[in-house]
Amino acid sequence: MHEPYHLISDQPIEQITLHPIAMPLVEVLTTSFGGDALRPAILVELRLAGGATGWGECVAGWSPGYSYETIGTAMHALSDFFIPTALGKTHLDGLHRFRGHPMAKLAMEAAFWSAVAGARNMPLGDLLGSGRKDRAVVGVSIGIQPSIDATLAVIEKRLNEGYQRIKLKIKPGWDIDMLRAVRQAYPDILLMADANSAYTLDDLPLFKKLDDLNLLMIEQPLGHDDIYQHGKLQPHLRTPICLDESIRNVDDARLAIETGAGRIINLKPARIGGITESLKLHAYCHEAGVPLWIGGMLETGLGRAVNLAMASLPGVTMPSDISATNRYYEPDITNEVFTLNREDSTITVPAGPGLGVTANPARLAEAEATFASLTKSEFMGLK
Ligand code: OSB
Ligand code: MG
Repeated sequence: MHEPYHLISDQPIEQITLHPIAMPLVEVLTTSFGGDALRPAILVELRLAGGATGWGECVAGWSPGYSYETIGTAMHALSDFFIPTALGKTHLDGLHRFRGHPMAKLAMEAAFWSAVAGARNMPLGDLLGSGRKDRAVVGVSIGIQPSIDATLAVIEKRLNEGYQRIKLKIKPGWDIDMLRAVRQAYPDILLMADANSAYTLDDLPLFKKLDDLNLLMIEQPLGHDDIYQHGKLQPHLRTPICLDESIRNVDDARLAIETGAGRIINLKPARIGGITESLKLHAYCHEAGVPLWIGGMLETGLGRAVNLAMASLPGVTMPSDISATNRYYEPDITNEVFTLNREDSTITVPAGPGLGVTANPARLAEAEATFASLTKSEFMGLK
């Protein structure tokens, strides 16, 4: 049977190099599960015979927080299983017999797809699909702040920069009062909240109050691996629930939508475990008319280039969590800088061959040295 979105290269995979890095964030994103000042990543550099090179970014954190994956588990999965199974092949079929480790898998697929796009002299986005836009509509994700005044100040700054959709992280005790104040100050903006699984069904009275604030959506209010209980919550609310953490693949998305557990899907290629599976999820949402957007994991420019290519696909119908470079890293690991197009709250999708962005060797070396300089206890202390 023809497997959709199956990619085969003309040249075999010749070399794969891992670059563990640590980069200081311009602004810490504090969520209901915490936040890091120094962001780790594992960059996967993949070279095809013939010389085309691609990059993938593994967004696993220092500790199991957003996901069970960590830098340590990803290094293990990549170096002991994924890389050996890929070397010398013209495809990544070998990855599919390994369960789990989606962030590590996506890093492999992103590196492979961007290398193949480069070898074919086409932008990654064109390899992903047709009917694309040149620009992706984006919003900004704002962490938990020390006060409501501080929150209003960050929102004002981001609106002035041109972001037309504001996402605020919430947690118990930092929700209704803060969101009411924001809604009062900005009655008309596209506003949403992301709970990162911090609530339970016992919080229904709170969600009823949030329901009066005309939020665009509430992201992942309940269990990180739950669909069933979200299905108990959504019928009580007019505000759409968007699922992030609990959607691991296209079947989860279908289950959530068909059972009414949510009405919007956040697609993070890293959480879905690959470009192939992400394209299946995109196709499902597109065909079923399910609102879809691309989530972010504070990627460097290399990972954000992949997310931007995904966000340019025609089934992505809502603003994505992809912000300009100056929201994340100054300087970034890439030579290129992403800026916000103020007039329409978009970022232009790279149009050059492959990823369309390049790693800066000096900054890469520095970020690798920062990672290497961390002792185990510092590393643990970061979380
Ligand atoms: O839940 O969407 C989330 C970042 C890290 C972990 C989880 C999440 C996020 C974001 C960041 O919201 C969005 C971005 O990359 O700009
Ligand atoms: Mg989220």
